[in-house]
Amino acid sequence: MITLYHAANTRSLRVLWLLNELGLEFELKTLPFTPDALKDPAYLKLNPFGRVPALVDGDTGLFESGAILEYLLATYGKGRLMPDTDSAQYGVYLQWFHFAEATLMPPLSAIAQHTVIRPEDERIPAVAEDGAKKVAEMLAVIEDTLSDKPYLLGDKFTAADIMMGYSLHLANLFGILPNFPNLTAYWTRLQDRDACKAALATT
Ligand SMILES: N[C@@H](CCC(=O)N[C@@H](CS)C(=O)NCC(=O)O)C(=O)O
Repeated sequence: MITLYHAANTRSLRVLWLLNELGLEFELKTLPFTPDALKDPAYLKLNPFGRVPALVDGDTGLFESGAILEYLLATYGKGRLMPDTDSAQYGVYLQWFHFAEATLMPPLSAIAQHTVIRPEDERIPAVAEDGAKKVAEMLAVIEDTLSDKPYLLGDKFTAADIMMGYSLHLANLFGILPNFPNLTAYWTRLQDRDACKAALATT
């Protein structure tokens, strides 16, 4: 049995969305997004960094949203939602898959930390502003990439779009996405998928 540890509007949305896309059965454990829940000793055994997501599948337990997506695709995907590893598109797939977390999320997290998450007296507005500037610069490049195709890899929706979709969800919550028409249309296209809709509706 697969168990996903999730908190609303966090990176665990990516895992929930993929589980829905693959039609897998799973148990969902929704945690409040609070230090009490995430730093609870029982949860720290699953993710010693006290973050979501974490996933348990039989004897396998792992954290990191991208790693969990790669694990689920390799174990249950049967080649779905990714290009063949020997195809010309595989490298570009990996590039966008990892860009969404490794490069785009740090400035988005800076905005989140310094506008919402940290106590007000610990927030530094300049850090949030710098994050917003960096996000806008990065989104301008992806806006261009999506000028002639519906998904990052072309006509085919892949797990790279799931990784990117969550990052754009945050950019939208922070009011940055509407400045980019291709990205706004792309995010609307992604939200039209039943699996994404169901994940977003899960709190
Ligand atoms: N790179 C990790 C980041 C995990 C992460 O930072 N998750 C956030 C929620 S989106 C979290 O749990 N933060 C709690 C905290 O920092 O205390 C991943 O992709 O899973």
